[in-house]
Amino acid sequence: MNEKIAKEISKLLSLVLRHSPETIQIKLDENGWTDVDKLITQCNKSHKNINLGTLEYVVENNDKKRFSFNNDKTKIRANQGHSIQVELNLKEVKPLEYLYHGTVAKFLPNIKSEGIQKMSRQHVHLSADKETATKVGGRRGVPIILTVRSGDMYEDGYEFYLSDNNVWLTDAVPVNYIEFQ
Ligand code: HQG
Repeated sequence: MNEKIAKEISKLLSLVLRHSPETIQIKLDENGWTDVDKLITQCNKSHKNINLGTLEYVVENNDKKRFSFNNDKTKIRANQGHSIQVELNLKEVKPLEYLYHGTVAKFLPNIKSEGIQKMSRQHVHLSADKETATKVGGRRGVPIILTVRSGDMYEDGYEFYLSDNNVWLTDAVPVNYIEFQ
């Protein structure tokens, strides 16, 4: 499949499976799943040709494994990144000693006063390595990498979750657990 088209479909799926299903008149259930047949029908009303094969390609080859099918491929959902309220039943996991958050300079004054907040999403997103965090921050400009003392947070009772596509999630990172280089 043409990578440009795969990326367009990934963007459309991110929009409708994380933020605004109403854009193509679909509904997500409480766990974020939507019906594959209905999704295909609705996508084809407003977008180019999408069929089960194209969806399978995007789910399988997506650079960040953003989406998953259920076992019999009748339903699909985003693995993380939602702004709408869904229950993903994420596994609570003991985090690595340090996790990383990529951001940009303009957010630092706020982060220094109120910590890292989830903003419009359901969780704060953290990365296991600096390289990934650099890409996340780089979406917004010159990336700045914050080191989060996640091991200490965990010891202090904060919960961490690992999404199916290996993004570390937590509710908020208080400023005293952040190392600003
Ligand atoms: C910043 C992409 C002001 C935060 C990525 C970030 C990730 C604050 C922005 C995933 C703040 C929120 C998530 C505070 C945090 N005051 N700004 N107190 N606390 N911020 O997009 O982490 O391609 O919601 O630093 O790769 O950038 O969509 O979060 O810059 O995994 O799959 O507020 O989205 O994945 O932005 O990115 P976002 P994020 P996908």
